[in-house]
Amino acid sequence: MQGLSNATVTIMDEGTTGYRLVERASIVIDGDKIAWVGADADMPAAWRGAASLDLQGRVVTPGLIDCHTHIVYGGDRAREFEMRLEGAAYEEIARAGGGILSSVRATRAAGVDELLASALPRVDTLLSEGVTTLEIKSGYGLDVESELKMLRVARRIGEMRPVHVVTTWLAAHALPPEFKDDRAGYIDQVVIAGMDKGHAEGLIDAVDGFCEGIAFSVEEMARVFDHAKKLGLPVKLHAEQLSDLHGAAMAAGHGALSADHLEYLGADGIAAMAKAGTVAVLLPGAFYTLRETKYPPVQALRDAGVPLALATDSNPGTSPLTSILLTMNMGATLFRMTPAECLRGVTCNAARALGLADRGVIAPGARADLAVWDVRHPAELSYRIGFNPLHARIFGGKNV
Ligand code: DI6
Ligand code: FE
Repeated sequence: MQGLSNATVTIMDEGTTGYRLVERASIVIDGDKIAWVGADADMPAAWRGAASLDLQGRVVTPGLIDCHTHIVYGGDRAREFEMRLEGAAYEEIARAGGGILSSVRATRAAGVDELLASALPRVDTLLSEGVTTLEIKSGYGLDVESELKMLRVARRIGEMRPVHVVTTWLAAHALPPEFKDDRAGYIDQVVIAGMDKGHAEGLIDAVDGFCEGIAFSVEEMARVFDHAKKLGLPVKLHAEQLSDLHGAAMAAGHGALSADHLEYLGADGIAAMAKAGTVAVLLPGAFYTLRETKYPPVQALRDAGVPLALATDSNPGTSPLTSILLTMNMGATLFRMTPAECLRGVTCNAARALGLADRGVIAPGARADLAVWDVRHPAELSYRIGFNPLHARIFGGKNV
């Protein structure tokens, strides 16, 4: 039994979309769980003796959760970024081997150790900003072994660092050149066959796909989801990022945990998500990098009661972003989300987008994953740009 005292604790009550602060508060931790939280003065006598760390009024939030990343990949796309800014046309970049397939080539060529060595500094940057749960997708291997290799690296990250890693099977990310005339063959031989293999090895926590004109159709993704369902794996979808294919509605119909991106989401998708309880994961880093001008329908999602989450989408092409705090700031400034919505977006609603019911709030019984901040109010976390006020990160009850 140990405790934190003299804290400003951020409470996010169920059934609300805001937060409230309890000042001069204590949190009692028993093992890896929160045993009690409340005003110092109200602490039950039984816990008064627990060793306690005086936080001197600092704000405590749940540990942050980045619920959508592609943080494991080979190489980078900095030269492609540079070429584009020097005026190169898209075809030129493609001819020079650019785009998503350049990340696929580099990922296929890299061994586990190399992928790990390149991903860890990015992961460490997120941890330094209070992240305690991190989702990592496959999707740059596009053959069974390379996709599984990516998820093995993801699992290794969870063993090497004090962070909980959730893995997602995203073989349906792009069609590799060797299957360019055989879409159904790719779905059968790689997406589905690899899902079976990865599931048998315990490498897959959820199944995702990129549903877009340049990637996979609603019908193709429905087939992938039907298979995931047979294996008992939860599903989620990259939907309505560049156009409205009505993928979010299909995903919601399959009970998806989340639909992600959503700039082009229409009323049908919003209604279906509200009905199914599917979380809207907004990815302002990709919006920013692509200089998108179409905004996700935040007000309509709010009105419909769809929970909003925010994530980095950390990836080498459209969101080379490894700051969850900047993501919160972008959620506020670009998408007009309130600071409370931004914080819920990287805590309780992000937990829900991952199907994790045991975290994302500071409440008795929840995992003791906490972030302690050198701020007086949690709105500062969304307000500042490029400033990291993390004071301490507590993972499973341990100060790490
Ligand atoms: N949506 C995106 O923006 C990225 N993947 C996805 O499903 C693009 C990935 C890349 O360009 O590497
Ligand atoms: Fe993504």
